[in-house]
Amino acid sequence: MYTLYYSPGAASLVVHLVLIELGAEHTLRRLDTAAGEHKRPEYLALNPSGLIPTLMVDGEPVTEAAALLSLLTERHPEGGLAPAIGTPTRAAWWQWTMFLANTVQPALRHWFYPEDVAPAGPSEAVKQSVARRVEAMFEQIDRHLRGRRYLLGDRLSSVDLYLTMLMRWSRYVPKPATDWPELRRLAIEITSRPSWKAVYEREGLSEWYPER
Ligand SMILES: N[C@@H](CCC(=O)N[C@@H](CS)C(=O)NCC(=O)O)C(=O)O
Repeated sequence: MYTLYYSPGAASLVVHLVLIELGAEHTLRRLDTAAGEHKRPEYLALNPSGLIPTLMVDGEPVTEAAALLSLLTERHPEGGLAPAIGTPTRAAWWQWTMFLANTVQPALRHWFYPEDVAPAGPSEAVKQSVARRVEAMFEQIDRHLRGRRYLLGDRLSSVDLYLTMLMRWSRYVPKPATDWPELRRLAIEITSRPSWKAVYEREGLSEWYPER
């Protein structure tokens, strides 16, 4: 049994999506970030970083979205959202998991929280530099997707869901992910899945259904 601490559209979205895709029983605890609920002692006791998401797994808190995706795919192998250990595509799945977590997600976070890198205030130069870095990453991923349906080739996995959440966030950057043809194609496919519609309904989201 799982309990997901989430905020609509935040990094919790992909964990929520994967829970639905896997058919894993779970409950939801919405955090009111405007009221600072994620910085209160009760929540910090679960997630000392004061960040979202946190997933309670058998009564224990586990944090970091990418770690949660890995854990859930491992605990629910029948869901087929990650290649089994020792299989040829496992290395590529790890590589994409880490690339999205270590490179793409932090860059996008810098867009939303420029004070992380520019405490004196978000200068235009910082924002431009973040935007160029994000664009270079999307260019790289789009090139990889040419001739492949998904990041791992012909099989859907957690990294496609993770990438789609990050693409959704990019709707605010000057050149969003959907400006690239392969990324747009993948975004359309993933957002057409029943799990995406379910997560939107449950989190009360409506914006960002890439156009066909
Ligand atoms: N590395 C963390 C980052 C999570 C993160 O940045 N979450 C954002 C929401 S998308 C957050 O909690 N922001 C509130 C804050 O920074 O105070 C993860 O992947 O779980």
